[in-house]
Amino acid sequence: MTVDRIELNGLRVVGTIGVLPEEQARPQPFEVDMVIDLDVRNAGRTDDLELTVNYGVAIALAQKVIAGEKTLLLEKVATRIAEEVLGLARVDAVEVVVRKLRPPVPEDIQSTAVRIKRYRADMYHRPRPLTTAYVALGSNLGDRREHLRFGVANLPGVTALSGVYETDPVGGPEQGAYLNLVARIETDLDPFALLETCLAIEAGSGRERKIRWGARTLDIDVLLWGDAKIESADLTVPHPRMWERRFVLQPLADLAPELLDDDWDRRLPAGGVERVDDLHL
Ligand code: A4P
Ligand code: MG
Repeated sequence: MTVDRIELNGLRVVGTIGVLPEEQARPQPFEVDMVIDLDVRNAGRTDDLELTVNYGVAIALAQKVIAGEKTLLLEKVATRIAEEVLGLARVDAVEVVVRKLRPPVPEDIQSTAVRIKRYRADMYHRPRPLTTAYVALGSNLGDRREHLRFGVANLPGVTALSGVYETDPVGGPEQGAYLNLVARIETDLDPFALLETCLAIEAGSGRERKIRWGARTLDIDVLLWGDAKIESADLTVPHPRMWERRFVLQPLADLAPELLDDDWDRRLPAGGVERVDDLHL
């Protein structure tokens, strides 16, 4: 359940809304309030605007609807604003109030208003934006190829795979050679949700965490998530050690050489990484 909210109060906008001819002839002032339900925990942890809703954008959407669309009913305007705001990534629900400040009735009344609440599920389906991410898979215990295949099959949104490389172990205690590959995914998961998915898939492969950098059935690291830069207690993106590792950059170069510096191949120690196989989607 979402418990976080972003509130906007008393946005003044001029528009043409009303059933009477004089209301359609002359723009009048309206006021909009919004309460946006969303989960801001990741934005709170990282200070990253990409992980929340920019309220400037929500304001611009309300202004666009009121100033740009002639309508008869406040209900229609409120619904249109709710549709636009629900189209923003991460918004779970929105409450919208549209208030007419000078209602055209003879009685003495301050304002009239329509208040609606709409949930993402109420709206026709609008897909969340997809982000291109790269994840690295490695295995050096048990049936290594089968573990990689298991990882790839369970990762959501895989669109391309590097070759499979047999690689000498780097760091850690003495252990067997790895099979490594890199997958490109198109994902609507945020980076933290993607990491949780990777950890769940590792667990599903029977991975036990006993020794850091020790042998493992399956390791899945988030290398890149769009061009996001994240440094939090449980997630660092880009992966902090990726640029020093041939077992990561060689497969990544199969998929996205443009993301690597010109120098990577000369910079890293040669050898210990050999293409042995391909997996197919
Ligand atoms: N974490 C933080 N950032 C990330 C990220 N971008 N992606 C945290 C994934 N995890 C990230 O990872 C420990 C914690 O790191 C996670 O719970 C997550 O919150 P882990 O997988 O439990 O531990 P680990 O893999 O043993 O440690 P670490 O430091 O992630 O090791 P690396 O850097 O992944 O290195 N040699 C070859 N040839 N091939 C390999 O694949 N892999 C390693 C592991 C060492 N040597 C290798 C290979
Ligand atoms: Mg890891």
